[in-house]
Amino acid sequence: MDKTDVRRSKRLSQVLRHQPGSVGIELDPHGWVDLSTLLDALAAHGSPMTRDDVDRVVRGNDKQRFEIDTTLERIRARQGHTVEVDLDLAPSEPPALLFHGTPRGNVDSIHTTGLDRRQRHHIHLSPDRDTAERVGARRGDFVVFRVDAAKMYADGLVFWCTGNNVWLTDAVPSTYLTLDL
Ligand code: HQG
Repeated sequence: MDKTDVRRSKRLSQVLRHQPGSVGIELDPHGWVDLSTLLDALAAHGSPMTRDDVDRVVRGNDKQRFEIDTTLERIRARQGHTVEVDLDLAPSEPPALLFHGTPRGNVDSIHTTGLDRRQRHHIHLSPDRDTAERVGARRGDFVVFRVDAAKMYADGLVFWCTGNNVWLTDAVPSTYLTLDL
């Protein structure tokens, strides 16, 4: 994506995950909004985009953050919301090992209390180390934790997988975490 599309993608993330009210729209209970409603609202609030722009941003998105339902002409973010939405995902069995990248400064706290959701609805876990490194590196110096997802699952903890292969769970107690050095 070029720089302008990255800016459009960030704007869509902001509206579809965090602040739909900032352009005067509401998401439905599962996070969807009509594309025409969204485009009108963005235009009215100083961020005009065409339908082609949106299609390109959705298609070219490095992390496939958004999905379009072409039947009903609506769009939503696949995950990462801070506003209340029910993503309607089915619980599923995770890979035995998952990864979580985080700033190095969080290590002591995570060892003490485990991973918690912070502002988001879920903790986000990655299926491979490379992806976890990229997540951690967003904020500078980072570490990667290995998450014993097989044991968590065997112990009855619930996982969901989004359409773009991010694994979600509610909390990861520290007993399931090991620093991946
Ligand atoms: C940390 C981006 C101290 C947690 C990424 C993380 C991802 C704790 C931060 C997605 C903690 C929350 C999510 C504890 C958790 N003590 N720190 N007990 N428990 N934390 O942004 O996983 O580009 O909400 O480790 O690529 O960094 O938006 O979560 O560092 O996929 O699509 O608290 O966001 O995707 O930060 O990132 P975040 P995250 P997008």
